[in-house]
Amino acid sequence: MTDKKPISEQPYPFAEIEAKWQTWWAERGTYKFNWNSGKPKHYVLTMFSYPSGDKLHMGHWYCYAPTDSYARFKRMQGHEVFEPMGFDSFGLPAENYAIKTGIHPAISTANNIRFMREQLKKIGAMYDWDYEVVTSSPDYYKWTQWWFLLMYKRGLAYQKDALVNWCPNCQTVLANEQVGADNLCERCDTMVERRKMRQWFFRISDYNQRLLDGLDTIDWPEKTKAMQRYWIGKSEGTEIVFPVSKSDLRIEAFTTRADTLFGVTYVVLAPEHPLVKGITTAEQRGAVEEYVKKALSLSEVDRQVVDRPKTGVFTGTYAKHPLTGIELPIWVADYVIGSYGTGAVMAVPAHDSRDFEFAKTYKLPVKEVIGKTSNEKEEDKEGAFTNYGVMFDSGEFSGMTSEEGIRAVGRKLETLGLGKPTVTWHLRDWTVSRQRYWGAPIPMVHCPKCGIVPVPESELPVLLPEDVTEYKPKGKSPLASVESFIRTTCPNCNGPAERDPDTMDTFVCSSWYYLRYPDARLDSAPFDREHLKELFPVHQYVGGPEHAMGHLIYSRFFGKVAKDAGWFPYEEPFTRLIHQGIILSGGERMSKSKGNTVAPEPVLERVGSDVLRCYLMFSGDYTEGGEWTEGGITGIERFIARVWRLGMAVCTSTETTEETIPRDVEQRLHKTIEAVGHDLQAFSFNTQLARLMELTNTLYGWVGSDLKGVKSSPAKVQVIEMLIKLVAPSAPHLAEELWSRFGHGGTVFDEAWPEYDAEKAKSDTVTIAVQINGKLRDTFEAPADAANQELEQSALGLEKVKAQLEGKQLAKVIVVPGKIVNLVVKG
Ligand code: ANZ
Ligand code: ZN
Repeated sequence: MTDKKPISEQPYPFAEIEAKWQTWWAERGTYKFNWNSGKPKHYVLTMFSYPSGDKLHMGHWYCYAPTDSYARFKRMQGHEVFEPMGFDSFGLPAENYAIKTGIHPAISTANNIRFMREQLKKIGAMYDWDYEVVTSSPDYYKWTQWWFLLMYKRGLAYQKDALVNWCPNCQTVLANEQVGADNLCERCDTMVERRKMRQWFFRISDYNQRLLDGLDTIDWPEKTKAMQRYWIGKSEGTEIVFPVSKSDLRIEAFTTRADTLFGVTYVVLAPEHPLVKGITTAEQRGAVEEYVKKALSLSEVDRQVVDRPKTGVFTGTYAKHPLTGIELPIWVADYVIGSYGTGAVMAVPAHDSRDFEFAKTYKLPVKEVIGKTSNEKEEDKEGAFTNYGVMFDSGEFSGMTSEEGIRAVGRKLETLGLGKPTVTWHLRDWTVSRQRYWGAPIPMVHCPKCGIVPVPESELPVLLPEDVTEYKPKGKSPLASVESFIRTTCPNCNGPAERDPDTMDTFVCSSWYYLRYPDARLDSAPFDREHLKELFPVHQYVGGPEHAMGHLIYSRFFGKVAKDAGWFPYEEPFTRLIHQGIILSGGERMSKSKGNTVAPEPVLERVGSDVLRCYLMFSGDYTEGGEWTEGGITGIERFIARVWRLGMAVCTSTETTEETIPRDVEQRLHKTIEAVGHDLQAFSFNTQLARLMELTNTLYGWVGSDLKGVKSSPAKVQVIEMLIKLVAPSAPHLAEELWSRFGHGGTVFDEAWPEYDAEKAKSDTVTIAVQINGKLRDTFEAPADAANQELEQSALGLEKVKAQLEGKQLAKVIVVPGKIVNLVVKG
């Protein structure tokens, strides 16, 4: 460090300071979590990252660094903060990389993790690496497999033949949540197909009511909660039976509008409906088969696109209306989804838009039965009248409102044995098996004698074989052709049997990592009940909004299962959730495939970790994010250097005096303490930095803007030490260095967060005179720094002034700040 230049011109030596404190923290174990400190525990969780070739980019930094500032703030507030970090390290990218390069996923993953861990350390966050979790390591996936067995034991894991999403490029099954709205594979943007396959599912649908109810109890972004409500999709309605003519088969249709029953003009089956084959007449068979084949190649998402032209085919068969006995043609159409409701629909073209469009295309009758008032048909109207209204032409139900009718029709059908009230959900069971190599093997054995047999818990982990040379997916899991893995004995009968060749969706691994962190090294169990009780629910979770429908639903499901199994005492794992905004590059989300990632290293080398952290925090509203530019970074460099020089000027000064804290400094200081604390709690990082900059300016005014000939004083030391504490969450290295320069031996993060004094924060008040046309009419007290607008409002609110203004016109208001409000009136 050069002491030659005057302090006001000295650069801030970030490189040596940051390296020094990172080493000091690590050696001293400053951030080791202490279960027994007696302080209230506070769990700060950020979504862990995938150790890809991308390495850590600005987007990661944006998620991690400001969140660590929040964690540091909580620590200074007296909490025992738990801030762990780990890696979500199973998954396709490592495997695809292996296919391209021949490098084993275990090796490339380990390399990426080693690299990223070092990158993460450069943030200078409070991560306690003793709790690191790596999902692809056997001591973690052993417990992922334990989870699978737990699900199986509880009847929540089952295998079935189902039409599943198949990515022809990734050559694997995908969960509904992994298919984009455009029906493209989330990973590789290939058009997803539908295939009938035998797959493992988790029965998440058993939990849909609890998943829905829990949303009302957590402090999450409203938008995310709304998305989950929509995805869970509770729909209350009636299941109505339509007997098939000349047969004893029955079609059950799910409807939310039983009040429209008299307007049904045809019935529709989904192409995958099990009755399609049986009821189709010989004449129609060819046409129906061809239609079904084409329809099933499309995904559900595609089929539900609203403005798609409706297509379908007549089966040649009719069904009876349950109340009138009228014959209704049965059609097959792909706008009806096989897995929703009952996979069959009673079509009411007059009151349902999809049915209306379909009826128009195929010239099917439209019969109106609901009007705005009874018997009010709307002549020549375009499209369907889909609102609730009053029933007509509906037999004994005519004249009822829709609400009344839905219940009355339901009751009537129930007495006839032709219907019942029912609830339908949009959320489907989760397909968890994958036909890929780099994942946790499914701990199940298929025995020709005993059927499906779970691997005993004592034999976990079922190790992923390392000696695999062919990762290329061929529609089957690569493990299927590893003889040494597949061949096993049945745990039940000891006879020859085969292991399940599939691996688990990596979202299974990430559904419970936050439960493992507190007991990351525990060997005898997945977690320690007591630890979970003490540390949960997670006080603050931070991660991207793109996980709203996948990870954040799956994790809530896992939490509830853990609760039911007696491991976890809470209904919801994450109390408070914040989504950081997205840092864009060239207008797009950063990703290696787009080649637009911005690496933190060059910026770090130029300006250091604290400046980068503050710069990211200052760039705007944390939940909004924005385009990465380096435009404003010099402003932050200047701020950090100003705090540094100010501190150095005072602590190196050889002259001291006695003085008291000037009133303006005292007031600014206490206002800042209040605002910074409030803003850090609210993740409003940019505004708290703005307050800190203002405070720094005020302090320069006191200490001397050129920092020449600075005389120290106990008062100055006291105030600057407050500034150091306030800056500490945002610029931890700088704060630590200054703290030690002021002669302290320990870490500033063991210091208590400054208390603010509301009396001292209050602005001084002054007496304001109110004049009307130059004559004094009243006075009032106002803060010395009140804005003109405020003064004007207060003056106009005074009773005496109001009385004077009665019936007159206010022409002009002249405010002399801190002194007078002059009202000019006419008439
Ligand atoms: C008759 C009817 C008349 C309907 C009317 C609506 C309006 P939500 O609210 O989303 O649950 N439906 C039922 N099962 C379906 C399936 N498998 N595929 C496509 N559509 C299906 O929607 C329930 C409504 O969606 C049901 O009520 C049914 O159409 C349709 F004036 O039945 B409705
Ligand atoms: Zn057996």
